[in-house]
Amino acid sequence: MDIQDLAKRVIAGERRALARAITLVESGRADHRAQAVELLETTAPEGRQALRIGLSGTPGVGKSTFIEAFGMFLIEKGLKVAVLAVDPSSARSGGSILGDKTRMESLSREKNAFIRPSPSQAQMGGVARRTREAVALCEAAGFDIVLIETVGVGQSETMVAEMSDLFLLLLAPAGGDELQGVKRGIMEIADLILVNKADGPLKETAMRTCADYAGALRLLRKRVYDPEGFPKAQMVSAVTHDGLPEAWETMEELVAWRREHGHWEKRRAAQARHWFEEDLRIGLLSALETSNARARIDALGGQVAAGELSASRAADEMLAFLKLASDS
Ligand SMILES: Nc1nc2c(ncn2[C@@H]2O[C@H](COP(=O)(O)OP(=O)(O)OP(=O)(O)O)[C@@H](O)[C@H]2O)c(=O)[nH]1
Ligand SMILES: [Mg+2]
Repeated sequence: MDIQDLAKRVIAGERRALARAITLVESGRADHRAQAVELLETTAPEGRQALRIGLSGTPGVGKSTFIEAFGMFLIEKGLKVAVLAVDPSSARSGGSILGDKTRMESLSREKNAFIRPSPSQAQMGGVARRTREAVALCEAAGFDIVLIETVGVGQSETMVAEMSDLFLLLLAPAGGDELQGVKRGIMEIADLILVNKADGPLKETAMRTCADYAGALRLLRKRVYDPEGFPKAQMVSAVTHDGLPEAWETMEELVAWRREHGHWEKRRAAQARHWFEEDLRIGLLSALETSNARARIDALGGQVAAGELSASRAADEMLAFLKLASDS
């Protein structure tokens, strides 16, 4: 594969090249990894930046419907929209991708849209890196908006928030007691809460839910990277499209403020640092899984179990072993 040529075609915004490039970064093969690194290093200097919007919400809250509606809204504004999905591997079966195709019917036909389902990979760490690289490729391909969708399960939300400029939390209209069900940690990373399905008979419940969440957000500690009155809670309907322009207005206002006050760059810099440390951690963990290291761990583990060696001394010995191993 000619990587320089592929890079050129990605930068020219060719969707098929972008799809191939993402397949390359998703591959676990060592030779592909080297090519992926070359590709990313060739496309990065273009310095293109998209607005990265993370989007999370429990199954059935309307993420796919919202992305279809919001994506089309953005495209009508002349923007190019990429959609990437991140799912904890077991949470979703292959069938839902077909479901999404029908739910994102207009968007998937748009030439200014690019939709990519989740890479199937067991480890969250691996998924994080691949998704970040896919985001970078979409930026290089000239997309203005990259939407990163995840279902609200486990670690995936914090992971997506750590690679987004804005993090949206989609919620359903619900009774007051369900408010408790949203974990505080998730509220703390949300930049905008959108109460979806604010239409028809659900509208009144949605209004109450929205007021409840607005109240809950006000109780959280103020974040330096927010202007007065943020984070906000607003209502939308992915079906009637009510509230979409207002939601976008809020996002634009927040982004403009953060750019003006240096928080956009600061956040990206902090995220880059975070991912460096995260990749380092993953690298160290996988160094424990080479067959040499594994054999040593098993041997030391046996000694610990037999009471011949203390757990802490065994750990020290293992660390010393790894250092020797990485020196050689
Ligand atoms: N009334 C109403 N229904 C909606 C709205 N948005 C989505 N729905 C419905 O809610 C159901 C779930 O919508 P999806 O978009 O598939 O939800 P999702 O969050 O993508 O679900 P998963 O992919 O399973 O996580 C569908 O029947 C939608 O038609 C809305 O704004 N109003
Ligand atoms: Mg969906």
